[in-house]
Amino acid sequence: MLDTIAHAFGYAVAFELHMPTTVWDRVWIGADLATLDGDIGIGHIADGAIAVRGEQIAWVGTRDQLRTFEWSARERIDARGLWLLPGLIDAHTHLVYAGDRSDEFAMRQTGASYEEIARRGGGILSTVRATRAASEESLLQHARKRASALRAEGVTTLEIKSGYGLELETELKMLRVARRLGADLDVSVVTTFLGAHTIPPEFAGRADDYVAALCAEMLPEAVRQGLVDAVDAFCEHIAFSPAQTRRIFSAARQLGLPLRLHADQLSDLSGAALAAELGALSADHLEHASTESLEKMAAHGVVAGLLPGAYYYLRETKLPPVEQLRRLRIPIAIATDCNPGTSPIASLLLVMNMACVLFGLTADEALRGVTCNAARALGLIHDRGSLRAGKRADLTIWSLRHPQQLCSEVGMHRPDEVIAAGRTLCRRGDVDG
Ligand code: DI6
Ligand code: FE
Repeated sequence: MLDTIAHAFGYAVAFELHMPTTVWDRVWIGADLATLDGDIGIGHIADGAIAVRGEQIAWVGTRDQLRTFEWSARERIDARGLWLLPGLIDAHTHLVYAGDRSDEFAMRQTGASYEEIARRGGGILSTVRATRAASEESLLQHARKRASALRAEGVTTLEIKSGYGLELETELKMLRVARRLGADLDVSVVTTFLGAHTIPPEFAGRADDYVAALCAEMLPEAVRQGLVDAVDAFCEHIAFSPAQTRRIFSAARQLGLPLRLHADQLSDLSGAALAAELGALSADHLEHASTESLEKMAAHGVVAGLLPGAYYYLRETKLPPVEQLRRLRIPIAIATDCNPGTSPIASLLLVMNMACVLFGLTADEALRGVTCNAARALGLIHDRGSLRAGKRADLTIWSLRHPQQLCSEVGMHRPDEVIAAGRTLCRRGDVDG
């Protein structure tokens, strides 16, 4: 009986069979895609198409590969002349803080070094005083401006560290602000506990006691409150020794947390080697890292986080070992390091330009540094950092001739649209914040 009907209504059945099996929310057709999905380059697909369903990328390919009978879309966008890239990722920031350090900027202009200022109780400690005194609401308000500026440039995932509290209540306050920023701005925020940023005044001369308190009380409580996604430390002669860093990291590992490290920024303490040995996701700065440390990073798959803003502000002359990173095939991430002292920069695009001009990265390397390799630095490459079906639909849409312009030109580009988890967050011309 069914057969007869099928025969009689052959056309209808055929039509049924060719009904779209998939319904997408949005599909962009005819765009240039920079998928950032391969091992090298930007993964250009010319005359491409990309579809989003719900919070995920549903399909990526060329326009020719789109088989129109297999899908339909609620919104179909003619994207000819546009470039689509993944949402950008800023994998290293300290953007929750109070006050500013323009006075120290002036001191450095007349010859004082960052270390001298820090030793005189300025530097990180001056921001600690301001941050302890600030209300949660005012911290949120100021941090929101910085995070909005990044988002307007296409940043959809943002790492934010604590570290200007150096006692439990203020560290928790900073981490809560970081979480609230994510919710308010609809960007993904990865929080990092950086209680080991410097030794607080209460523990002056007793760094080991502070490390003990941090491991036994501060970190476990912040974790218990669900505020910590990872742990970082400043391993440096003006901050924590490798032995102290090791203690902090083993406490973090016992709590099941991923690690990252400020390593070998001002001097070579073999911080990068330590990061590798303890299985950190990334070792950041690295200006003074030795070849031996870099080889350990390569062996353990640690990402190199380069921070050109700090290099620039400190007028550092020792370049990070870019050639060796390339030779050892260590993935390079680039981040703003947005902080009030050594990198008061809320522009990832500017930092991409600096990475090219100051460190000699190619535009492709810089683009990878804020997408796929930044995702690796955060342990999120399975979920984001490239345009691939199944990943989170974090996209940026740009009116460009080529994405290398994002590195070669400063202040000239903003994305036309920023999309996170399939939803439009902002369009060019929106009032920020
Ligand atoms: N390295 C840096 O560049 C920042 N923190 C760190 O560990 C500086 C933070 C500051 O000066 O406030
Ligand atoms: Fe930093």
